[in-house]
Amino acid sequence: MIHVIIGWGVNMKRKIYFAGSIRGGRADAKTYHEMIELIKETDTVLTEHVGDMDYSSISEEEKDRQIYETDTAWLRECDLVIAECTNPSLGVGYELAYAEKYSKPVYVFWNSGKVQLSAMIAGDPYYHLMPYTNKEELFACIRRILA
Ligand code: 6K6
Repeated sequence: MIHVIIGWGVNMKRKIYFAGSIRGGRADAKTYHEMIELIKETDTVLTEHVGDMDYSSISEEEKDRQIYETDTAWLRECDLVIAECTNPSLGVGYELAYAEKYSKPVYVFWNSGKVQLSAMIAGDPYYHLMPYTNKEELFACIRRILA
């Protein structure tokens, strides 16, 4: 019985909601993809499509209402939110507020050498603010959060 409990605990993966700009612009899609690949080394990413580098236009089949219902359900279900906010996005801003409403831990990353984070995110003490200036720093921060 002890084996079963320990085994289950060890194999249990956290569910991470990764947020990154889609209609806000895909300039940082490669960074999202790399962050998601790193997170997947230890955890499950519910929103892998955000890092799909081939995705450039809006999917015809998937209706906006369906996207909203799926994503908000994942936000309620997830253990942790990691958002990359260098490229401003209305959808990501909404997701951050939604995650706060449901008391999910939220880590907000942005390249502070490139842009200033919105005051509405930077000024909200709820969020864990994670500025970075290069990829090594970014990956080291993610590893530390997930350790
Ligand atoms: C298919 C493949 C990639 O995207 C699609 C269809 N669109 C979306 N699918 C799933 N989630 C989406 C989609 N569009 C926006 N989102 C959610 O909003 C994501 O979780 C992102 O974190 C965020 C991006 O918002 P916008 O305002 O930049 O689009």
